[in-house]
Amino acid sequence: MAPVTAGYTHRMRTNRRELFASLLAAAAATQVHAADDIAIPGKRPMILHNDRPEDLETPLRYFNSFLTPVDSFFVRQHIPRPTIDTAAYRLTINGMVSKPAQLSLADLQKLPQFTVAATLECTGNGRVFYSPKVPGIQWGRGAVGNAEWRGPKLGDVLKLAGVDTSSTWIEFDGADSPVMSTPDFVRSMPMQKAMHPATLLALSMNGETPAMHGFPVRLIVPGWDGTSWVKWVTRLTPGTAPGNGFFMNPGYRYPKYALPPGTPAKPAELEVIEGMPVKSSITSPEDQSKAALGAIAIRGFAWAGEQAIERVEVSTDGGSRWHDAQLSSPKLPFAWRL
Ligand SMILES: Nc1nc2c(c(=O)[nH]1)N[C@H]1C(S)=C(S)[C@@H](COP(=O)(O)O)O[C@H]1N2
Ligand SMILES: [Mo]
Repeated sequence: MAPVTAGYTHRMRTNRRELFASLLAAAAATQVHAADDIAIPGKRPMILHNDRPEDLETPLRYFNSFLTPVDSFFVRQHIPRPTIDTAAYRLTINGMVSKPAQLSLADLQKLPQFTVAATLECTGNGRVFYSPKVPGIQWGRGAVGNAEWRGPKLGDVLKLAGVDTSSTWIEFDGADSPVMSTPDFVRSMPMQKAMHPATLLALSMNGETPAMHGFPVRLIVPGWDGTSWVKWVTRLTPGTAPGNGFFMNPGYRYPKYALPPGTPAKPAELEVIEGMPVKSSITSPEDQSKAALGAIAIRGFAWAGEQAIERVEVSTDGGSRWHDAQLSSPKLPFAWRL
């Protein structure tokens, strides 16, 4: 794998007028926080984008560990969260399989269990910084988190049902159902990624089973953007083509090649979002914040989809000179690096 380098500039403010402007902005930012950080049961106060369904963003000041605790992990839901009775829960496996199955939670618990540390990022993370503005939740930089996911391999579950080796796609449905104008959340993925040994049907997240994050059974697609990580999975359907529901088409597509900002792409120029690009985020000091004169530590994390972060460089002079950052978490594929 090629080494990946992530960079981020942090410009120091020098002149008085700029400093004054930044103080005003900091005061305004503080007010926004005070009004916006709302406690929902099971969560620390979070930046609230919607309350039903819950769309919660992690305030940057909570990011200080390799694993993001469940109580400060961002939440994204298109449709109000379903209530699942774990005793009655069944996972339906149909389509191109020789042994269609209805698996209980106990059936999934009996399979060999694997743990993967992986970063989950919403496609819309950072949308508030887009210029021109685009519709959708105006996430700042807190629609991302890193957790340890544990459960059987999706590939093992598919083999149990006798998956047809000529199937090339698989469709997933979550227990949430359409509400008014919002269609059902159904997603498809190429079979190759489904059979990857790190693709799991997670039964826990950091040792917990939070309903808000899709448990009892949640799909883990390491290195791919959050849209593929279907929560409350109730159906697996191998086939030979991707589904064509709203959340596959036109939803969740990117232009195949760069277009000038604000230029609408033609449908033929769009493709399904899969992997996550290399990215980094400074979590401290926060933008526009004040610090006493002297040395300050700059902290953050970088991630690169299916690849491991090799090196991170930081510039404090607008990009003229770059310094190697000290990396304080292991070099792993799928997971961010502090
Ligand atoms: N069933 C279902 N799964 C879903 C969604 C959803 O609305 N319904 N949202 C997706 C999106 S867009 C993201 S970014 C992640 C968010 O996961 P989280 O809420 O655990 O952070 O879940 C994905 N899985
Ligand atoms: Mo998302």
